[in-house]
Amino acid sequence: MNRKKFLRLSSLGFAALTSKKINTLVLAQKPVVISTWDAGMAVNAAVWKILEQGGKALDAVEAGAISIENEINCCVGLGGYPDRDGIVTLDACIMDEHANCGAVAGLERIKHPISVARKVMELTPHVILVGNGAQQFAVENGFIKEPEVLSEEAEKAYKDWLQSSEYRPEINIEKKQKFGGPFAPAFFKDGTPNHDTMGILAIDKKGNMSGGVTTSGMAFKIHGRVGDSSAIGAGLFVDNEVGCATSSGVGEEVIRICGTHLVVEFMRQGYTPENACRKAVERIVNRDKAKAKTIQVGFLAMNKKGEHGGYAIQKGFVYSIKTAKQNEIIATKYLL
Ligand code: SD4
Repeated sequence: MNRKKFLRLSSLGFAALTSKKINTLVLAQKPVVISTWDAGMAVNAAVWKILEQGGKALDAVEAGAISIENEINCCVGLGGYPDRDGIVTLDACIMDEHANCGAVAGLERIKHPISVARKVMELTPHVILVGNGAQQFAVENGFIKEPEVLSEEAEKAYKDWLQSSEYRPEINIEKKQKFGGPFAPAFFKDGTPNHDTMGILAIDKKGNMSGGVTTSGMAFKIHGRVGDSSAIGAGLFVDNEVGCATSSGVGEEVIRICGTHLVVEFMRQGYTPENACRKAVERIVNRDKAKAKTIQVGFLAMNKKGEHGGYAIQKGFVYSIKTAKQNEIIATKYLL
């Protein structure tokens, strides 16, 4: 899909979104896929191709992540924004219904970190591989080492950023006003990506759940910084008995509370997915309210029944849902 088409899809999604009311509790018929942000609409389409044919949730979430990693000028994958040294480093993780999981962090020059994460899960006794070791493992398993180039947009953004070299992780707060709409879309009018993470949760026809996350991480981070998106229990958690959750936003805050594990544990206690996400957001906000006002974190969850929901610190967090009967964007409630 070229960038124009991708942007058009995003804006179609945005049009659908503005007519949506805020979600409280939605029970969807299985199979179900939910993905972070409105960019999740295109991702869900890739996931759905596998789910509707009775395929496994694990294969489906991997396919969804691959589809967005393929976007050259996207916020996720090698087209994403680099770290402060101008290097794109990717984090990803995947988890299935048996609590098998794999992850990569700080991976350079490999197009599909989600698939490397799956290989870590399937071919090694480990869960996470990082940096050069992760790259070496990827190459040994047939992944191609791509040229070290920034996408056009990332290069421009990096040059702009170098003017101030200031690291301010204010995800989707300040720019949403510029856009002028009630919700922050995946891309702004000028094409700037608003976030850089795709989290995908799916339940297949058999009722099994899996999840995957892929990201280029926080833009202009310190080289070597790892966020929540490769941390099982922070950026992703799946418990096939209970439900699954993923996150987007400032990863440090999510890691601090083991965010998605917490969300799943709240669902185990009987909270709806939306309320479980709200409780996790409260945990972050109550720790440091002044800081919480300056950042964004959103959680997204689905329980075993296919009920789903999300919650965020700030206005602007949305997710995309696809079932046999539903294909739309849902805005989450927010705390501040
Ligand atoms: C990170 N959680 O690296 C990611 C960033 C993100 O939308 O979600 N951006 O901390």
